[in-house]
Amino acid sequence: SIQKVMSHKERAVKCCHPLVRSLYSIMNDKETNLCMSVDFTSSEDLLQLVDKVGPHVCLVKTHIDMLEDFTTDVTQQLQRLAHKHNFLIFEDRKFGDIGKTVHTQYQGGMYKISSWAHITNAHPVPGPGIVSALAEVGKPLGRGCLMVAEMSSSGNLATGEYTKAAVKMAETNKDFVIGFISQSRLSADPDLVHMTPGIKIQMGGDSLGQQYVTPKMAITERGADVIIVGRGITGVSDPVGAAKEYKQAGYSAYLNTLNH
Ligand code: BMP
Repeated sequence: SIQKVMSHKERAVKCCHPLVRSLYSIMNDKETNLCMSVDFTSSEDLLQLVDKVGPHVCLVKTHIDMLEDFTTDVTQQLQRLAHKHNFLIFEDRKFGDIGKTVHTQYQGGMYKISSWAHITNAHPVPGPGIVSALAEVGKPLGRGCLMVAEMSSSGNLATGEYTKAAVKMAETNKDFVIGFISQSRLSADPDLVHMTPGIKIQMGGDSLGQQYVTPKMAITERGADVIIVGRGITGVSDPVGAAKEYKQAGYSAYLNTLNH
């Protein structure tokens, strides 16, 4: 069970990082804690779905390096849609190298992630240097980073002391680290956002190690602030209908946590 949570409305005012306040303000205004993970290989498919689902989400998560036809126009269009529908963009890059390398990867290369993604994430495995390096690029731009503290995949190694070290990295770098990718409530600090992937209304998993829990379980039992849904939305015949369903399930679970 989790401690009493602060409402989105309160967090939109009280959280220390401006990006976190923006996120909670969007969540409060649009009544959604849903992040859509849009893992497509075609830019047109991606942009079309984001335009349709945008009104129902607080966050759109990308794997930009999955696109077979990437041009900088895609990230410009994505930013336009983020503005149009009032959501933030999260590039799920999972940086995981030494400081010098991730600095260049975050700032430059073909994707220039720091120039368009409000949020990105990093594995804690290289040690705290990964945070300082990414912060050098992202902090001046007002960006935020999530630590991948736990994973949804079967047999993953992000457990125990490793997870604890990730929590410490977050709690000691709150000017840039805004929270976690996690499967449980890891920190009592309301400034740190807990985002949980591996969500599907029909539990189970896939053939490659993914494990799912329902939106309700993620929020009420595991303390998620934001639920991340990919194929539950993108892999069905009516993605907009599914997005509304996940939005509703996620938001009512959130409202329930306030009443207890
Ligand atoms: P889906 O809902 O289709 O299983 O997609 C989940 C998304 O979340 C994928 O983009 C995956 O890369 C990401 N993800 C995850 O599934 N588990 C984690 O622990 C961390 C992730 O970023």
